[in-house]
Amino acid sequence: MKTMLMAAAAAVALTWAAPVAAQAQAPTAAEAKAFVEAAEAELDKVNAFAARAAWVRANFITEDTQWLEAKSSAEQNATVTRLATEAARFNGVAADPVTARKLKLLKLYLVSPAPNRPGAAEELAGLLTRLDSTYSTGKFEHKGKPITLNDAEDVLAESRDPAELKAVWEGWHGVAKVMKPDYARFAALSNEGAKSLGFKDTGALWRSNYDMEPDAFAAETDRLWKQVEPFYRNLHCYVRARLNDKYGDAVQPRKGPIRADLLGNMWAQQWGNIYDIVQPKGVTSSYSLDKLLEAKGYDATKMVKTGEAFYSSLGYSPLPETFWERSLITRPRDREVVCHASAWNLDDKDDIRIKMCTKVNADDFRTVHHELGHNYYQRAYKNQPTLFRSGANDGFHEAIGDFAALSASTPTYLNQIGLLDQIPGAEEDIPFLLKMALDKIAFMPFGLLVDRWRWGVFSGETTPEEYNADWWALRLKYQGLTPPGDRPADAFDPGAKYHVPGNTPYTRYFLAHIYQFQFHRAACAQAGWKGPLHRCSVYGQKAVGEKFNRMMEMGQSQPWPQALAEFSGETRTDASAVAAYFKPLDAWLTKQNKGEQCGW
Ligand code: X8Z
Ligand code: ZN
Repeated sequence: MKTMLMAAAAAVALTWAAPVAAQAQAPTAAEAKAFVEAAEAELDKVNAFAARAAWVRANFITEDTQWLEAKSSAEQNATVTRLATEAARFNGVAADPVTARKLKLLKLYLVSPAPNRPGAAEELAGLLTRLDSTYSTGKFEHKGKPITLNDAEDVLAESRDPAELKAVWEGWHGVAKVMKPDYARFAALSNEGAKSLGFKDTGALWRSNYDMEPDAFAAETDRLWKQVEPFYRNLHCYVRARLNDKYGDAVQPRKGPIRADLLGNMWAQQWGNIYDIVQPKGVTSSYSLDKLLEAKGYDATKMVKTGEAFYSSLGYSPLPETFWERSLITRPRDREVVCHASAWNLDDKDDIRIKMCTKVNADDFRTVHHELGHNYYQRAYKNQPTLFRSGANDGFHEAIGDFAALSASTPTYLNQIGLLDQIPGAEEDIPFLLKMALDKIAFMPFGLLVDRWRWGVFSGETTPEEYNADWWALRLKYQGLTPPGDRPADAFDPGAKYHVPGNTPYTRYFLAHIYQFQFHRAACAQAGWKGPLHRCSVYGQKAVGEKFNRMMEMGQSQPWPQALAEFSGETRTDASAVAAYFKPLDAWLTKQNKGEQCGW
């Protein structure tokens, strides 16, 4: 996701090459304000160019577009790093609150600042472009044919042959091993850059973007995980037993960790695709969203139009014509692209677009709502100054669309839009909640551990020799998973997950999986909903949309608790909304697990 703005910036850099005599005096609050405003204009300028180069490379991966993107990204990185370094000049100046916040955000602007020495920004940008392109163009042989990640994901979702699952899982993970040296070098450079801006390492920089001290934020994620962990363990126990029923002890023992390739998803991060294996005995679900979409002849465009209509029902203006002209919504046949879904704003105004290789299935039905959530957020905060044009925190950015998808996943809504003929009664609550938990609850430990691993890499606790072992130690600790077989000595399994080579922080998704339920609970209360939370849909609730938009318009102008309070009245991240949503299922799972030896 990129947020960029076009604005004129004239010779801003020169402003702070101030004469030596002037620098000797302590800078004033007025100078601080002038500095950030000039810096914002300069950011707009470098961003406008870098965004276009990045868009073109992601839509057309060649040697040349990689070269162009790396060059523009290096320029952008060097510029922002210089501005962030210059900002330190105003440390201790009693700037006005807006300027003070902008100075702080400027230092946090880059995910990976480059070291300030000749060639370093170019090297860092080159590594990142190559890592992302290697991931996106990765292929391996299956049944005598080269296959892509998209094909492999279909096999993981649909095949019930453990040998095939293992082969495809191992095939894709093999693609990542060439990334290891690049990743190790990247981590060293990124750390050097973060340190020069005053952070302990890149992980500390990432943890500093939540309006609290980095250590306090780490502790906050521990606290939240403790809130949801018992529920995850309950789900793990139930799913493991059903996999054991289906595959037998030789494939999936009834005790210990679950084999990672049996859960319907390449990273075992969402398990909804194995609903058929784990569905409750005696209560059948009367519909499958996968089948409904297919039966009603949905295509990629219809999926996106349906997503747009949901937001329109909340009062959001339609997507601009340019969205439809410029977005990429299906995988092109004849060129290499980054298929991992993303949402962009190319001019920080109305040039919003998505880029995804949409498949007509339930996963992508939700992903469409997710990506559009980014676009509507970007458009809502477009009138904020450059440094506030971002989510209240990155978890908010990820939660907007997921919040929409919670309503859009209800049978009531699917019925309203003509996808589902009959709304099932309360007897289908458990099947429905189980499906939701397979995606939402199963995700939480994964959402946490990706950055637990990277925090360790950046702090030096995890050395390159330990990359893979430490990854699997975390997969075991948090998710209770094990690989389908021994991993080769040169494996680099974290690289098989997009956000590692894509250098996108991941704790945001863990947070989003909590915020979206807080938003949902607040929205349903505002709509006067009295029934169970999982049956609530806010489709068509314009007053809810208006209030939600007020939070969205704030962007990052205030600390995130204020944005949360604006919509929900709450000021803390709180998984009690998750518990409330899934309450009936948790009790049901506990009953099913009687006699099982839960845990691993
Ligand atoms: O990466 C994404 C989005 C783009 S921001 C498609 N997600 C995470 C993932 O796929 O791993 C959404 C859910 C988690
Ligand atoms: Zn996202």
